[in-house]
Amino acid sequence: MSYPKDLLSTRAIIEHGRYAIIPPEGLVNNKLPYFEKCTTSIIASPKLGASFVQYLMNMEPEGKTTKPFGGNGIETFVFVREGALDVIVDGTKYELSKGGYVYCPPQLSMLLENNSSSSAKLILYKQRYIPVEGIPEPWVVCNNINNLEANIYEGMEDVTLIDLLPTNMAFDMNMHILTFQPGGSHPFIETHVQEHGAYLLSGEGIYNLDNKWIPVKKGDFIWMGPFIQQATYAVGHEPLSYIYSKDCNRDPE
Ligand code: UGY
Ligand code: MN
Repeated sequence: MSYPKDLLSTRAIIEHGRYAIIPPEGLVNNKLPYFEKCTTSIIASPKLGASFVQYLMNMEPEGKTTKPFGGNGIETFVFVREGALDVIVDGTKYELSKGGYVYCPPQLSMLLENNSSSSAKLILYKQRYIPVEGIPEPWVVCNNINNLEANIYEGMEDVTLIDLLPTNMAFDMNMHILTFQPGGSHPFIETHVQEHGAYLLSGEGIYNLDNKWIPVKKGDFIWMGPFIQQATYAVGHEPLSYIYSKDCNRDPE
């Protein structure tokens, strides 16, 4: 008998407090309280060194939350990778299809329901909101990435950036989608205080993390901790695209 192929090696790299690459083939499913008919992989949490929690979730038909997610100072975000999802915030129902998302501010919470006949694949995110005296609280945002404008990124013609949330000071985080045509790259290797939780939606590339070039591809999750060097270039035949979080608009204490 030979060893299963996936037992011999893993592409996962975990550098606690610094950065991590978590490929889909190593993900383990968990059940969470108050999430019915859902399987969840927790891909970032304070145990890794992240200041936020991020999940990949599969919600079966009739799956739902039985207790509101977020609130009491915790802001939340959900993005539909596949399928459809109803999100209820403050009595309003938002009907999302693929590419749809809802940001829920820290004073409110969200209920999730899959009322469709197929499974919904979701990215879920939560973090503690940082209020600032004199700056108003953020508000509910619902949209679909297909409605948003993609702008040229840092003068690089084959790279585009989409902002999913307002750039207003009320928001202490944003979600973005960066898309690199094959051969496209960052203009330089970044070093910055902000963290990212990045999920690769398509394509493949070579990612520089902590000054090491590492192959990555669709389905990988990358956590980039504060001040970790980072940049990518896309290879292959389809665009390399990822959705990523970024903290912003706050003066560190
Ligand atoms: O917004 C960013 O900092 C982004 N350019 N970082 C990254 O793609 N690793
Ligand atoms: Mn960055």
